[in-house]
Amino acid sequence: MSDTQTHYRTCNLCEAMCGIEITHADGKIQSIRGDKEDPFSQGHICPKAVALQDIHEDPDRLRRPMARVGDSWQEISWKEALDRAAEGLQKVQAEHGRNAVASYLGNPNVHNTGAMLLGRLLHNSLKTRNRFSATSVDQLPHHIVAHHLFGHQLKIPVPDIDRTDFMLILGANPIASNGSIMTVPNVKKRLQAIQKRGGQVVVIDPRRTETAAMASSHHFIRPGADVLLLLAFINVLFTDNLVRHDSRALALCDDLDVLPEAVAPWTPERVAPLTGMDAGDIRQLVKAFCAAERAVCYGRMGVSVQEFGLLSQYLVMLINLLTGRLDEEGGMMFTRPAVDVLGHTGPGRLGRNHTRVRQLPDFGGEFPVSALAEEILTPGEGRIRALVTVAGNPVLSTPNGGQLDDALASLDFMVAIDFYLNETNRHADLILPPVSPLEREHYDVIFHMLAVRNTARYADALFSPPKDALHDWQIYLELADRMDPPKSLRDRASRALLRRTGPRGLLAVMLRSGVWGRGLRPGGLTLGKLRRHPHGIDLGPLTRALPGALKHADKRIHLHTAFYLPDLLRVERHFFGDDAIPPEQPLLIGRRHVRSNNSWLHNSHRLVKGKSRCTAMIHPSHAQALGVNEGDLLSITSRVGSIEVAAEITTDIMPGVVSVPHGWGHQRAGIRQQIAAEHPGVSVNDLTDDQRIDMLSGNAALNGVPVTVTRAHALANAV
Ligand SMILES: Nc1nc2c(c(=O)[nH]1)N[C@H]1C(S)=C(S)[C@@H](COP(=O)(O)OP(=O)(O)OC[C@H]3O[C@@H](n4cnc5c(=O)[nH]c(N)nc54)[C@H](O)[C@@H]3O)O[C@H]1N2
Ligand SMILES: Nc1nc2c(c(=O)[nH]1)N[C@H]1C(S)=C(S)[C@@H](COP(=O)(O)OP(=O)(O)OC[C@H]3O[C@@H](n4cnc5c(=O)[nH]c(N)nc54)[C@H](O)[C@@H]3O)O[C@H]1N2
Ligand code: SF4
Ligand SMILES: [Mo]
Repeated sequence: MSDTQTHYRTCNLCEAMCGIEITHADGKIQSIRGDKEDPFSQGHICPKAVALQDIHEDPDRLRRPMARVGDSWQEISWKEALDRAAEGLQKVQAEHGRNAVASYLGNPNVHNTGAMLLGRLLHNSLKTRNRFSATSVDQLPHHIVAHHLFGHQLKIPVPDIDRTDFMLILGANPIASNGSIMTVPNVKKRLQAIQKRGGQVVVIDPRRTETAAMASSHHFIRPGADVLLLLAFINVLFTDNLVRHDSRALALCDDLDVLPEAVAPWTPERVAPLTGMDAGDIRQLVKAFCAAERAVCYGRMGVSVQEFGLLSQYLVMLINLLTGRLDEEGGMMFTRPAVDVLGHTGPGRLGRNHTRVRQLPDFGGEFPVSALAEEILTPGEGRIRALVTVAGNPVLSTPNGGQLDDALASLDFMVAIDFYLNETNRHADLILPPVSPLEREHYDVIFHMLAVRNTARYADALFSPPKDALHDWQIYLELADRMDPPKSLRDRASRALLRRTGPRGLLAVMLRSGVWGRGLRPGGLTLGKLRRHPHGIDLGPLTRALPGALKHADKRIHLHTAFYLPDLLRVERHFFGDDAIPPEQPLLIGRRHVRSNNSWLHNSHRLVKGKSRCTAMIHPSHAQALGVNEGDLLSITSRVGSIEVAAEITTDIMPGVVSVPHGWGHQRAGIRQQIAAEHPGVSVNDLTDDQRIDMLSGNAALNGVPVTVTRAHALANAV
């Protein structure tokens, strides 16, 4: 028996970067608690943290490469698996061209240091234009706005939540999600602190969420109508002379003169009936926002993932700019991360290429994932014949997942890099499982860049991986050796170095060369220093960064009005045109729960136990009209599919809106996650529509989907 040891690291399950303390003995975890000495999270964790243990110990977690044999799976050696993966992909490319192989990168990649720092190895091996990721069902608009305005897709400012007096939140539920594009451990305490210092938190959401419930005020909004509210907000800024022409950030903008005319038609009175918000309330909101000494407007999934996601996020940024809140304390501020991947990532470019079937634009080299299924299913030159998925589950997480499910079954070849056999990779020929999250080092390359305070924290692996296990990045390296062998002596040397030092070596260099590293000068932040400070290092609050932070060569903010303002015509048509959605049309939105995480934590008994959370929330008036009681099965139908799900009747949802969480639907045959299969739920993405996208960005419109709702057995009787 050895003594209990304590290991400190950051939980990598969501964006909040909570510090955790793990006690363990003899290779077994005894407890996972919040790390009280983490200067950023100060001991906070959520119920998901323990899932790190559940994942690590899960007998369903794949530890050996698997090859499909008919309808079953066989464990094979790494060498054979990697050889077969490379050969299979190369064969498809030899026969059908390099773009016949596609890739899909899922969300957990962003939480994986090695995958982030060495991901290019995989791209270089695949050499395909058909790259997809979860970005286009998520934060794509944030990247495009940052690219246009500030000159780089990763130059995204975040709310300075700790110093604001007024936080206007649209379409985000940080109490459940723990924050997004805003890394903010213990967001509840920070939101309460705003109120304690006399400030306000205002939430705009079609559901009275956990965040709305603790806010100073909450307004229902009709799903998808944020663009109207935001336009009316800016309209009032101009009509009431509330624009802060004296602000530093605004002095860096051109093109401002075209805005007043563009927003002139969008008065609160005109948009009120369509938003469901009273015109007086809208005016009042603008006044209160402007009156606050420090204020910030923040919009997330509910705003990003709808038909005007990009224009809406642009307008959110304009509001911050016009009211003098950008780059000011308590407003939207830029971070100073210790590791800055900006220089290693392209600034982003929109529409360099277009998808074959629907001509959707790419951004930053990735196509909208809404187009993936049709690119597989539509015959002709350039059709996708093979797929590599990495840490993703697009069958459950992308629109019209049912169609994608069918499409995957028709592929010639598929490889998945994943440690679970999920609804997507059940179609794979090969599954290559990387080590568990506790068997690798961790530094949040991305989330430190998006954190509401500058901090840095690194941890070595808690457990050494089993002898023949591979990290995600090592799998990439092995594939690269087979598919993209080094061409020169120099290539060979640099790859050998990568193999030896891995992400940790890169991290060490990036830390040293970063703003806090100060080259080789003493006192700078180094990997060694981070290792000596296992609770993390506080680097202070966010600081003013303009114009230095701007990546445009002229160090100015480019409003790109010629790109954005024409989209107002689409807004006009959408809301006031002949096929405008009638007000009585039920609209579907999503939902997150603190004990769930996208599609993949449902195999943790501790997280899924209790009442099913995969329910459809509807308003009592709606339920009454349908003759539905609590728990009755509803049949919800959209253009693309139909699901049956139990009704949860609540006044917390806006009348006419239906909310169903995503990530469920584990009834599909052939997955290997026993607990998840016992708590299957249904997939809301069997209803969301691959044809409903934000045309400006290509981002999916997962929120505001028109649906019909009936009582399930009534429908069954009728047919
Ligand atoms: N209707 C609706 N749909 C949505 C959303 C919504 O709000 N509404 N949200 C969208 C959003 S924001 C996102 S980000 C997507 C997420 O969509 P995806 O990224 O496609 O799905 P996840 O559920 O995150 O998939 C996780 C997979 O990664 C694997 N995995 C976990 N860690 C690792 C690792 O370190 N390495 C490897 N190789 N594999 C790993 C897990 O085993 C699991 O199979 O869903 C989107 N879908
Ligand atoms: N517990 C948990 N935490 C998570 C995740 C998880 O699955 N579970 N996923 C992680 C990921 S990948 C992400 S991207 C983040 C997302 O983080 P958030 O964006 O904070 O998460 P959501 O809960 O999807 O919040 C979206 C809100 O928008 C509302 N909404 C829907 N449609 C509209 C609309 O048209 N207008 C407005 N104004 N609101 C609307 C919804 O009711 C919902 O409350 O969460 C991360 N954290
Ligand atoms: S809030 Fe996020 S980072 Fe913190 S413990 Fe929960 S899952 Fe982990
Ligand atoms: Mo996400």
